[in-house]
Amino acid sequence: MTSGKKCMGCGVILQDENVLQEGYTTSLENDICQRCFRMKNYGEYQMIAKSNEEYLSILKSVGETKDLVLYITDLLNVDKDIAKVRQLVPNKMILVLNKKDVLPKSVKEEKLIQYFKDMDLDFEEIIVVSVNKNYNIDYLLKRIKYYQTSRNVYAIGHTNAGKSSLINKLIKNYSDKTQELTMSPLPSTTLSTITIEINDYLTLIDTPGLIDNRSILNMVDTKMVKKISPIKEIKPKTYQIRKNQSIIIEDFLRIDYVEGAKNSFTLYMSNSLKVKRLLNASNKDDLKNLNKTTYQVKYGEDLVVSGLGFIKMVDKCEIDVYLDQNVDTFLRKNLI
Ligand SMILES: Nc1nc2c(ncn2[C@@H]2O[C@H](COP(=O)(O)OP(=O)(O)OP(=O)(O)O)[C@@H](O)[C@H]2O)c(=O)[nH]1
Ligand SMILES: [Mg+2]
Repeated sequence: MTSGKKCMGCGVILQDENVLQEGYTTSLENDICQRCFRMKNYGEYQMIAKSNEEYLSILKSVGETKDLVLYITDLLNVDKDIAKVRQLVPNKMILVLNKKDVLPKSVKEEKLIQYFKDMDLDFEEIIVVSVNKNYNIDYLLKRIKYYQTSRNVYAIGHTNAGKSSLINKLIKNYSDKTQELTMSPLPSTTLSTITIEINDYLTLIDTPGLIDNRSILNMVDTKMVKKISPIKEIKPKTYQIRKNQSIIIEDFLRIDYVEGAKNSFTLYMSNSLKVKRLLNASNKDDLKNLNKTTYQVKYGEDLVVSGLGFIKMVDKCEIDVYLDQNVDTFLRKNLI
């Protein structure tokens, strides 16, 4: 039986008939589904494969309202397609840059904000926050009040950006509700829209995240997902690198410095990852069985590895990147 009642953790419709299907709960009297219960109480994660079609239709319907939208982005995993999402959702929009806490403290907020301003995407405002550290959340709420066009305010963005975490923080800080949305380091935690009344003037609507099918998080096991997702400030590792040297990360990424003058590579990714440098790479074949992509890097570019983080490179060069063929990599102008 289904009652039409939604899980208060992830938004899926509850049902008590099929254990193997989404939304299963032992009793329809429960407020959350079994998957959320396990995530919340035992930290047991269950990956769900979602398609983006459903999400795109949610985005479109958000776009048909005149409501204020918070576009939440993870600073370590900035979406490649911000402009596309912006096109689908022409609403008044605040860009919320989350997880400031994982970037080194020395990174200047103004610089980050300018980087996104330069994209020229007509945000009402760009605000840097850290949900985990409760940083700038008061200011964000003030600006929400300032820009909101009705009671409803939507949270959109890629999966894992911290949408549900942000809403939980707002519930905790500014309402007397006890509802807690489910949060997890795995993609596709929230499964459907969830509406939460913070007070008489503000109702927040959480949405499932846009999935990056080409994220490294989809290719590794849960243990590695935890290792890859930083919870502490990143201590960037800088390598002075020359031709015929390589950098190897865990057992899934190899970067060969093929051509160019002496250069500097700085790794912005979880401190827990094992990084190795090969000084004389040509006679070592480690990971060369993986898919190879060659990049001509211009002055001042980052190599982004979807779901993992990025490598800041200083000078122009040629590199070979060896990685699972299903994981996306791309170059962009240095973020920091
Ligand atoms: N370091 C850090 N981690 C954060 C912050 N905010 C959220 N996270 C973590 O990011 C992961 C994803 O958070 P969620 O709130 O589940 O993300 P979401 O955007 O709702 O994801 P979906 O529901 O899958 O779309 C969790 O492991 C959170 O603990 C933050 O400010 N700093
Ligand atoms: Mg969520």
